[in-house]
Amino acid sequence: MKITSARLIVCSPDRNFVTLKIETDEGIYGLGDATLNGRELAVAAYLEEHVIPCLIGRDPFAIEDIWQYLYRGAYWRRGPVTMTAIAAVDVALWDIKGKALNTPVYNLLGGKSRQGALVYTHANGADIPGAIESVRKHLEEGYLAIRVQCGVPGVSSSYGVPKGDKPYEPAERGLPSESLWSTEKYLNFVPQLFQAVREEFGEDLHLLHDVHHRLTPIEAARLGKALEPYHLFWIEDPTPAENQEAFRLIRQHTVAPIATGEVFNSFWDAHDLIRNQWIDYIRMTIVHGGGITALKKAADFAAVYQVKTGFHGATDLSPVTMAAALHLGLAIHNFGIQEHMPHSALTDQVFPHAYRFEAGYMYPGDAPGLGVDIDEKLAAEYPYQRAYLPVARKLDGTLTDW
Ligand code: CS2
Ligand code: MG
Repeated sequence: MKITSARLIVCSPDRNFVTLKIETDEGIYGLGDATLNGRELAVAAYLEEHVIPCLIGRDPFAIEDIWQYLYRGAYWRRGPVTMTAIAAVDVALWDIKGKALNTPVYNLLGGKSRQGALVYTHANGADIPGAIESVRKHLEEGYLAIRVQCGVPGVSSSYGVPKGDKPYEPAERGLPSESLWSTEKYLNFVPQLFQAVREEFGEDLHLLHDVHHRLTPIEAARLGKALEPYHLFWIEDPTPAENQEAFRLIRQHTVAPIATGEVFNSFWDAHDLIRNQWIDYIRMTIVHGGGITALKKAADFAAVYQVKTGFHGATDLSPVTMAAALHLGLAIHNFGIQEHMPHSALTDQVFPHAYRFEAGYMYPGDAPGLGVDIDEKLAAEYPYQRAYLPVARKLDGTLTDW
């Protein structure tokens, strides 16, 4: 089999997605997600100008060799743009191989280690009663694990809380909006939120919380200690992770489980975190971390240190990435949990898929390959629109991590 063509489909059914379609001389094609929220066209250009010309004529079964060719062969390594482009190629090739061998991708990765993937979804509210209502709604939908975010009194726009009636979506069309942040108000408030949620629902549900990189290590340690009575499944991204060593300090002060890694693009971003057991869950994403090939290796390394996976699964990762995450999550032994922030109905229509949610778990389905397609005609009705993630400032105007 040979790769005959590869092209990009850039569309915006409620939000932007970049999809790579690789076609072969046997009529089989594969899809890869190449979406990098707020920087979409940089990846599209990287693929179009530099990667696609190198793919034509290659054997699509040589997945490892093509991965190394694009990673080592570029000489310039890593970075979100490069690794997202490599991931798109890699995932499309796994899709092709599954279709060609008439088997779901999880079978190519070692086979099922479990029947379904435990998922968590997002609850949010402008205030504590709103957050509690949102948790109740998701429990009724069947979720067993729920991330809770809430508006912080005195902070006009808190992370993870929608501005109006629409579901929360971080990227906005137009230029970046600015949100305000106060560490002091947040740290005093969050324990009250989780106390109220536990009082309302008891211990029989997994609760998660995303700090979104906003604390210093010692502040994160304080938060971890304050939340210990509420037994969180994890505290996510408590502090920025460029300095992996920062997590040692958090670890020394709290037994709250820690998850990080959604912005990592290389295994090396997580190497010290894992080998020192400073984290409990690694959240690297298939689409930004170099694809299934790279994430399988990272997960296997993490398994040695009893670190589990909790792959990123926000709406800015397309249904192609969701499917890839579910296939990999079903196969690896150290799967922990999968994030599920459901896509809009329109996005689901553009990307028909075999995966489904039922009673707290997601199932990738048994279609050959990844089990996701793209309706190109419908996609063409929703052209790309420039959009950005917000930036955050402290109350005194200082720019801080969003
Ligand atoms: C978030 C993401 O899902 C999460 O845990 O941190 O929504 C993140 O903000 C977006 O993926 C950014 O593009
Ligand atoms: Mg997050």
